[in-house]
Amino acid sequence: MAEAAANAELLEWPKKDKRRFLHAVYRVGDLDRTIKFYTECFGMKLLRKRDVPEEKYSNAFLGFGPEESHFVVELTYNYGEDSYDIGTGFGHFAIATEDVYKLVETVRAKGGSVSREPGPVKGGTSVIAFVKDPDGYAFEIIQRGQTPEPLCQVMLRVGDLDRSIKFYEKALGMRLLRKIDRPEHKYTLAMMGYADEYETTVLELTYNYGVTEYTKGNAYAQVAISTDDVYKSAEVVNVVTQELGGKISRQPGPIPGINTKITSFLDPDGWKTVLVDHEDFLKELQ
Ligand SMILES: N[C@@H](CCC(=O)N[C@@H](CS)C(=O)NCC(=O)O)C(=O)O
Repeated sequence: MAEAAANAELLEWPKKDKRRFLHAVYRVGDLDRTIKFYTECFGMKLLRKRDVPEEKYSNAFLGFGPEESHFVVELTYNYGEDSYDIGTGFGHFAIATEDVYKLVETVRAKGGSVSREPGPVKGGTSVIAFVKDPDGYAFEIIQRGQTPEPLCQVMLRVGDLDRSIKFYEKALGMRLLRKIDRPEHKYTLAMMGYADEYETTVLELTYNYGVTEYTKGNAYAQVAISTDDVYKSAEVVNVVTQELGGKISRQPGPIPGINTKITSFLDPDGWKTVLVDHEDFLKELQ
């Protein structure tokens, strides 16, 4: 009884915590090639770069505004690795722009690959297009008025949407912002996040009817989300994984050498999330 009450109180924590999507981490085969593509085609800014020769990798951070307030991409280049398998589970990143046609023309003019021409989404009215970056990561380009966060979605495919919605609500304190079923195209999607989907970044979870398994490849790594308390957050995740699946992959604590406190875990489909101490993260940026 006492344990149930303690758990119930603990499960309130993610909703009270100050959470925000910080960055998506993934691997690319040539850092300069991707930086050129994202800056010239998408209009992202290169925010910072770091080389870690003792671990044989480099990172570049790009986005539409400073990391203190924006969601960004953290590209990883591993020395000597020039290609990766993206797998079938990773869907896309999305960029909102006021003119999809113009952005797609820029991508084409720069020699980029356009995998779906601009036009209304099948089964809906929003104008979208799909382009591929030099490593083959898909970017959905979405027509939208001015927005504070153009880097607006990370789409991942999941095998049981209701289980995933419950997981992200309970373990991460996200809200289900929108759910759309498109039976004529045999999929349902759920937008999960912390604030208005048109103002911030959201996680778009897609369920394709009857598909419960996907491959993960080795290209996409994880999203990072801020928290005020990695220890309490990990306790919550621990409780939720016992009910819904998934597991803690890194116990909470400081990263040796950097001292930023983090914890990481896998959701029931094996998608990884890292929770990062908010204050430590801001210190890292200084
Ligand atoms: N089978 C699709 C389902 C998700 C889906 O179709 N999403 C929409 C965007 S919300 C899309 O890609 N539509 C393609 C189109 O309109 O051409 C997948 O797994 O990617």
